[in-house]
Amino acid sequence: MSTYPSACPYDCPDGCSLLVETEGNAVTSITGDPANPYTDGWVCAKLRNLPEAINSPRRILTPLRRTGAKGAGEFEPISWEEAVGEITSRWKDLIARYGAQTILPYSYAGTMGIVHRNCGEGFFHALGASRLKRTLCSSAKTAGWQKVMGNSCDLSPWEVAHSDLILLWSANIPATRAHLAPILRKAKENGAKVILIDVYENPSVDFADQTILIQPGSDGALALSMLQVLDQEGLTDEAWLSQHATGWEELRATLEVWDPEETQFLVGQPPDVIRELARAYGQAKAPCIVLGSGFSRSGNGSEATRAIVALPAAVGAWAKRGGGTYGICSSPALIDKSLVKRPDLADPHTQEININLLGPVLEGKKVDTPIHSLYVYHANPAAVTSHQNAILRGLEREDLFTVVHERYMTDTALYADIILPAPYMVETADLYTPYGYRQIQYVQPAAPAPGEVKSNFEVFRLLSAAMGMEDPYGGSTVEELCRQMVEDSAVLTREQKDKVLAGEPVVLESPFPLPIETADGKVHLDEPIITWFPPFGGGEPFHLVCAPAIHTLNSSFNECASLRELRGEMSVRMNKEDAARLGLAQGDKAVCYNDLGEMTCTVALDRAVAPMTVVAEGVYPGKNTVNCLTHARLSDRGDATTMNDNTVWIRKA
Ligand SMILES: Nc1nc2c(c(=O)[nH]1)N[C@H]1C(S)=C(S)[C@@H](COP(=O)(O)OP(=O)(O)OC[C@H]3O[C@@H](n4cnc5c(=O)[nH]c(N)nc54)[C@H](O)[C@@H]3O)O[C@H]1N2
Ligand SMILES: Nc1nc2c(c(=O)[nH]1)N[C@H]1C(S)=C(S)[C@@H](COP(=O)(O)OP(=O)(O)OC[C@H]3O[C@@H](n4cnc5c(=O)[nH]c(N)nc54)[C@H](O)[C@@H]3O)O[C@H]1N2
Ligand SMILES: [Mo]
Repeated sequence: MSTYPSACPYDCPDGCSLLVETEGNAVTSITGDPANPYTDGWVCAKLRNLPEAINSPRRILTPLRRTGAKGAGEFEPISWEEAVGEITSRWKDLIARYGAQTILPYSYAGTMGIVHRNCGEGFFHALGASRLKRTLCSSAKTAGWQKVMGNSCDLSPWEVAHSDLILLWSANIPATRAHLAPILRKAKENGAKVILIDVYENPSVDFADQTILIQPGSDGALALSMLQVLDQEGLTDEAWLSQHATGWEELRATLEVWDPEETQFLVGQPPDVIRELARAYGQAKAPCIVLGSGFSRSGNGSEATRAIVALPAAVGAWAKRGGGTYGICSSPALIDKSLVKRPDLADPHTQEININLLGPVLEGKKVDTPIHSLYVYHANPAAVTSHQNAILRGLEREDLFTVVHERYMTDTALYADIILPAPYMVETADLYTPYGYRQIQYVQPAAPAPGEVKSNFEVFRLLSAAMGMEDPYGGSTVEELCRQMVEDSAVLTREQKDKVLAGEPVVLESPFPLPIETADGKVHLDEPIITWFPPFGGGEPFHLVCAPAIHTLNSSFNECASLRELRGEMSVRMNKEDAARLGLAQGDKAVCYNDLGEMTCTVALDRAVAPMTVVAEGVYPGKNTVNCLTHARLSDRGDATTMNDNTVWIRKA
C-alpha cells in the first residue's frame, strides 16, 4: 500500500487536500489530509466514495466511434490514431467550408486544476474557433460584488468564527461548504446567533437559530429594506461610511420606498420580521453574511448582490473582526493563469457564444456563424445547461460533428460522434487553488491512467500536432507549466513557493482589516443607485429553484451508484399548503411543466418551502430532468445563468 498527497479537483469552495491510498495501480481509499488545516483530515461522502467511480468497470477506457443513432449509446472502440485522424479531417473540411468559427469548444468545471481546466483555451484560440463565454455559475454575483467592492477579497472562512451574528444567506452549508460546519459550531459555542435566509429549509437549518423563508428573487428587496430600517433606527456606522464609502447619501435618499410595509409583499415576510432582522444585524458586534450563489442565478442577481453587499458597509462591519461577508471572493489570484489560458492568442473579432445559450445556438439562433462541430470537455451540457430540450435537439443534428472527452457515458457523451477517454484527478498532475479560501497545492499523479485514457493537456497536444499547428505551450510539460506559474506568482513568498513545489498544501492567512481594492479605496454604493426589480419568474404559477444536492455535485458523481442511492429519487420540494391545494401528498408523482418541457418526479413535503415555490435539488441523468424547465435567459449583469428564476405549472401525474 502507498499513500500520495492529492487535491480535490471538483468545483467546490472547500478545495480539500487529500490522501490517496493505492494497492498496485488501484486507488483503494481517499481521505482528508491533516496537512491542510481547513480540510482538517476529513472529506465529504462524495470523495470518500470516489474510488468506486475511479475503479468502475463502466469507465470509458478507449476512444469510441458512434455506430448507432445519435443518443442511442452505440459505439465501437477505435485507436487514438483513428480518433484524432477523424476529428482533424472533419475539422479541416468544416474549416474550409465555413471557417474555424464553426467549431465551438464547450467546457466548464469538471476539473478545477489550472492546467487541465484551461489548456483547451490556448488550443481553440490558436485554431480560431468560436470563443465560449463561461458564465454558467456565479458571474452575476461576481459582477455585483465588483461594482461595489472592485477587486477586494472577502473573509477567509476561519474568520467567520469571530462573528456574533451569522446570516447563512442562500447558502447550503452541509452540501456546498461542509468545512465551514466546524467553524459555525465554534462561533455558536462562543454565543453567535445563526439565521438562515433561503427559499426553503435547506440542510443548513441544523445550524440555524432562526429561518426566514423569502420569495425567490426578492433578496435585493429584503436587503434594501434592511438598509431602510438601519437608517431609520440610527444603526448605520456614519463614521465608517464617510471615510470608506461613496454614494451613501444618494442611496439613503432613495430608501424610503423600501420600507418593510411596502416590501413585505415582495419578500413574503411580515414587516416585523424584516425589522427584527435589520435590528439584529445593526446591533451585532461583528455581523457576517455567508453568501451562497443560489439567489444570484436570477434576472436581478447582480443587483441583488449589490444590495446585500451594501449591508456590511452600512454598519461598518469590515472594521470588526469576523464582520463582513464570506463566500463571494475569498481568495486573491495567487496564480496568473494566462500562461495556460493564452488570452493573447484569442482574436477579439471571433464570435463569442454564451455558455448558457447552447440550446438556441445549436438550433441556429443567437449566432452569426452556425456551429457545425462541438467539442465538449469536462462539462456535461445535456444535463447541467438550461433549455435541455433545445440542447438535445441540437445534439441530434446529423450535420453537427460532436466530440466528447469524458470518463463515463454522460448524457452528453451519448450524442457524441467520437468519445475520447478522460482521467480522474488521481491520474494527472496539476496545480489547484480553491476559490473559497487562500490555499494552493501542486499535485502529482497517484496512479497511472488506465487503458488508453489521456488528459485534457495530452489530447490538445495531439490535436494541435495533427492540425499542423504550433504547440501553444512550446513543448512544455504539465509539470513545467505548474512550476512556472508558481515561480511567477506575485503573491507567494520564496518559502511558500518552495513548499508548494515540494507538494505541500500552503494555506495563507488573510489580512485584517481586508483592504478595499477599488480605484479610490472606497466601497461604491452608487453608480447607479442600488435598486430592486422583479425577477423573470415568480407569482403564480410556481417559481422553480434549482438547488445543490448533498451527495452529488452538479452532474458529477452521478456515476457512483452508492451516492445516487444516498441522494434518492428525483423530486421537487414544495410546502404542504400548496401541495394540498393541488391534491398532492408526500411521495406522489407530479408533473412540472412550462413552455419548454415537462418533468415528472416525486413530491417531497418534509422541509418547509416558501409559498408558490418549488425546489429541485440535484442534477439527475436522463431526459426531462430539471433543466428542461429552465430558460436560456441571462442575468442583469455578468451574463450569468438564471436557472433559479423560472416559472412552472404543476399537476398530479
Ligand atoms: N454537494 C454539492 N456541493 C457543491 C455543489 C453541488 O451541486 N453539490 N455545487 C458546487 C458548485 S458548482 C458551486 S457554484 C458551489 C456553490 O453552490 P451554490 O449553488 O451557490 O450553493 P449555495 O451557495 O449553497 O446556495 C444554494 C442555495 O441558494 C438557495 N436559493 C436559490 N434561489 C434563491 C433566492 O432567490 N433567494 C435565496 N435567499 N436563496 C435562494 C437555494 O435554495 C439553496 O439553498 O457549490 C459547489 N459544491
Ligand atoms: N439544475 C441544475 N443545473 C445546474 C446546477 C444545479 O445545481 N442544478 N449547477 C450549475 C453550476 S453552479 C455549475 S458550475 C454547472 C457545472 O456544470 P459542469 O461543469 O458541466 O459540471 P459537471 O456536471 O460536474 O460535469 C463535469 C463533467 O466533466 C467530466 N470531467 C471531470 N474531470 C475531467 C477531466 O479532467 N477531463 C475531461 N475531459 N472531463 C472531465 C466529468 O466526468 C463530468 O461529466 O452546472 C450548473 N447547472
Ligand atoms: Mo457552480
